Formats: sequence, structure tokens, C-alpha cells
Amino acid sequence: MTNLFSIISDAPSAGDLVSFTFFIGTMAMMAASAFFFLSLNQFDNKWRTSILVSGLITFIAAVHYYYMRDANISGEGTTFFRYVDWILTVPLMCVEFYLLLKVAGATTKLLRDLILLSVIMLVTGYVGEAGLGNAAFWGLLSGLAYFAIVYIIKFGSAAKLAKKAGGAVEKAHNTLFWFVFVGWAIYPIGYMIGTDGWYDGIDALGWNMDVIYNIGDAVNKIGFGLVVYAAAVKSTK
Ligand SMILES: *C/C=C(C)/C=C/C=C(C)/C=C/C1=C(C)CCCC1(C)C
Repeated sequence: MTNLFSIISDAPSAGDLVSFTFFIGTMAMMAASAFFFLSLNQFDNKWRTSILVSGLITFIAAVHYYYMRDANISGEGTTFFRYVDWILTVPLMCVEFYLLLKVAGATTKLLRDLILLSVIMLVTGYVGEAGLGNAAFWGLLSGLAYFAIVYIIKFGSAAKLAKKAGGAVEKAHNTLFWFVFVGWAIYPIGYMIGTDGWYDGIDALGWNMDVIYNIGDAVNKIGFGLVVYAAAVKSTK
């Protein structure tokens, strides 16, 4: 592995969009982690764990982006690191929902259901993307698990708890729902670009899978954390 300073000396040329998004993604995730960790002491115990989890999500991503940056430059492929990152960070996003709704009585069953569905979504996605099976088929299974998550958050037990909690918690829950419904929907677009299937017409757009995934990660990981941060600020003052 290269030393930390290679992150600067290996800075990509402006013309290489893919490397550039890995480079700036690493920086953005590191900066966001510092921001969340350093703000911890502003909050009381009820919110501290949530902010800590926000920081862990961007920190885990920062480390994986550092490796993906190298893997992309050397042409090794980023799929494995990408999914290791997601299998750690997406369940932590489920933990964010759980922690937020705990005031209204969220149970570990809700947490378990969300984590189980997210693991199904990601494992089936990996099988399709790594070329271990028919990509369209495994992507469809992944999509079903994704919609089950959307359902729980918008209409299921999580929605009911959010309503019961009201105030800053309900507002944050609703904003996080939009991240899951719109922000997470960025990923299947990347998947369709990166794999073969009935959807190959999308390749004509000339987009790159890694760029799409990197945009998705920046929006969702940093955005999620900021929503929780804002809710914590609001209910602390
Ligand atoms: C920080 C990382 C996040 C929030 C990653 C989220 C990933 C997804 C929502 C991926 C979803 C997929 C589908 C819904 C179908 C195709 C396969 C996936 C795994 C790309």
C-alpha cells in the first residue's frame, strides 16, 4: 500500500472523471467524519450515539474510498471493496433509523428486519455485479428487497413510530425517507450501466458506473449524517 501522502501525489488529472470522483470522494468522506466526530460533545447522550454512527458511516467509506482509489488506478476493479463498504455502512444507516425512532419505542425487531432486507439487497446485488449469475435476475431480487425497505419506512412500523414521536424526529424520519426513496435509487442506475441485461440501452448515455456510485455515496452518506446532525441541533437548543 502506498503512504498517506500518495493520496495527494497521485491526484488524478482533471480529464479523468472516474479517478477524480474517487479522489474527491475520499476527501469528502474524511472531512465529513472529522465534522461529525468533533461535534459529538455538543450533544447530550440521547443524540451522541446517532452522531457517532453518522461519523462511522463516512469514516468507513473514507477508508474504502482510499483503497478503491488505488484499485481504480491500477485497474484491479472496485466491486469487492464497494460491496464490503456497503455491507458495513447500509446496516449502520438502518441503525440510524432505529436510534432516531427509539424515543417512540422502536424495537430491535424493526432494526433486524431493516438490516436483514439490506443484507439481502446487497448480497443479491453483489452476485449479479460480480458475474456469479444472471445480472438482471439478481438485480431484480435486490430491487424487491429495496422496495420492502422503502415500504417499512414509508408505510410500515417505522412510519407509525415516526408519527407517534412527532416534532424533529418525525421531520428527520421523513427527510431520511426521501434519501432512501430517491437517493438510494441512484444505485440501480449504476448497476444497470455496469452489468449486462435487458436494460443495456442505458449504456448509450455514456455514463460510468463508478461515477454514479460515487455520486450516490456522497449524497447518501454525507446527506444522511447531516439530516441526523440537524435534528440533533434542533432538539438540543
Ligand atoms: C452508503 C451506501 C449506500 C447507501 C448504498 C446503497 C445501495 C443500494 C440501495 C443498492 C441497491 C441495488 C439495487 C436496488 C438493485 C441493483 C443492485 C444494487 C445493490 C446496486
